[in-house]
Amino acid sequence: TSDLNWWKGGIIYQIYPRSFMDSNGDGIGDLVGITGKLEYVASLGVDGIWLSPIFTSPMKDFGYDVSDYRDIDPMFGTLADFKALTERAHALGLQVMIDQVISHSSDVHPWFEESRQDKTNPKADWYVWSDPKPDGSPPNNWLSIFGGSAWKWDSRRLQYYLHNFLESQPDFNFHHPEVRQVHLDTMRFWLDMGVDGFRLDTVNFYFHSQGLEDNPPVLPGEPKTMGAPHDNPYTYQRHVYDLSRPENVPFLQQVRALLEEYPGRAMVGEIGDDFPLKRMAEYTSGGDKLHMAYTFDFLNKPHSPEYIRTTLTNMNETVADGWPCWALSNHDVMRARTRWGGDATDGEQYALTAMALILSLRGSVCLYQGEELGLPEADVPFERIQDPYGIPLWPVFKGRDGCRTPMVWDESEQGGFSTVEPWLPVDPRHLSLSVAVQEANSDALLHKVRRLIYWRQQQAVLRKGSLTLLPVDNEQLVAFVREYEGQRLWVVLNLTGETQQATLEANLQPVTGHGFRSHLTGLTLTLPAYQVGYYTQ
Ligand code: TEU
Ligand code: CA
Repeated sequence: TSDLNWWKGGIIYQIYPRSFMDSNGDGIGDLVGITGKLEYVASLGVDGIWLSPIFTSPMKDFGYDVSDYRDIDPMFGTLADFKALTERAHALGLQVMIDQVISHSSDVHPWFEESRQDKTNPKADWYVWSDPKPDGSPPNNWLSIFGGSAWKWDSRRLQYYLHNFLESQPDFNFHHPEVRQVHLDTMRFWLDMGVDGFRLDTVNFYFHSQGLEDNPPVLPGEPKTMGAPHDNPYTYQRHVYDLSRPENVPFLQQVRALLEEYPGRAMVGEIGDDFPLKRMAEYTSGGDKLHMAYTFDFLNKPHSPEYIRTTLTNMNETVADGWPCWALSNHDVMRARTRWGGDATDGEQYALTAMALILSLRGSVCLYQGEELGLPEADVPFERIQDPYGIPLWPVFKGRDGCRTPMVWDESEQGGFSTVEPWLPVDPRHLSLSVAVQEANSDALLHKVRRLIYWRQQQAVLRKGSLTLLPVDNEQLVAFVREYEGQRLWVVLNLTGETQQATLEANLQPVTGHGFRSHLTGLTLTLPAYQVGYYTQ
């Protein structure tokens, strides 16, 4: 599109390549498969796609462990396939964002293999190495998100290396100027290849404190960091020295300067889920750092009306000139319909209303593949679990496979995803929710999602406007007004399973076209369960 600010209020559809479409019958999704389904993605009315990692990788963390930043993993295809994908996307009016996983690499990346040889090689300081304490134990108390110490002993170099995630994901030392430069060079490589932007993985983990100080414990009464979907030791530490260091800001400014050389490109950073609003302001304000910060606000916490109101109030107070990117789910968390709509009598309608919430807020939106179908979390038996995060913690935490099972295109045995048994099983309950089934049923959620998105895309006030929370005489409702260039749109959401009423402060006119139902009699507004009202003056 010609709008250079497409990202601002844009809708980005996240594709998890392993599980989108398998074109060559090996049970794993690939680039040719994705290209063949882009017309479907475009039909949703979204602005672009975000591809989870497609680069060369031993796949210990399914691509979030890169061993060559400039090539496509053969499992997914070739650089030529990627070019074809990008061209097809552009022809369909879709922007293409790729995942940059530069906080850490794979331990089989040649840079790490060189770095671990000895303490004097040219890449010796490209990763974070440290001597043990006198008793041989790790240099400090830092913990890995995926469990245990963040330090791994290397018996060749006789030092520990830092890994915030898996042992096979050594962290880069961003204090080294060559490390920063090599990542900027990688990004330029992909910009020259024609990508429209980046999703930056784990931005807040780039730098660590060089003093390697112990993190302080969380004190009684102090809010715990989220850090993990289950209660684990990570949440009992305040991560003040291992992540979110002040040096991140100037580096993000450098990345932004690079993107500014290529008009219309944008980046969204995954800024973490521990006290994210302050960081969001830090990383997105001023128009010279991240374009968007991916927020965890509606990934991890319940969608109660109070919680939503508090989130929006804090967002307005803290992130005045920054820009969030909202999401209900992704490849790391339980599917939204199950997580939040599980006990809803009408889970599909709940899924639609939750989507309407994030599509009505100030910010951009990431939708995750299958969300438009209302897929529930898949049931993956222990024997089939693949996630290295889930296997050791089963069954307390079942890992991230339940949201990563294949996309369902039709009702055939493998859901039209593959001709063979896929890497993760297709959930049989998903088959009746497949794209083909829903396309053929005009009442299906897919059509409602499309109508909502098409309508939302025409409302400049929803894409770009400010947001002011409104008091409402029914605490079960969330109400706010969006405003852009003199135009105002009132939004009232009922995310509960019961009909709710409220009294409006002024005479408003209903806006139609989005597909929701509400009744206005004078100043009295009646919103049935899981419905949204949009009004103008
Ligand atoms: O996720 C980062 C990550 O794991 C945390 O943000 C975490 O989800 C959160 O603190 C709650 O647990 C990214 C990728 O999305 C994920 O798939 C990778 O495994 C991870 O980075 C490592 O690259
Ligand atoms: Ca394949």
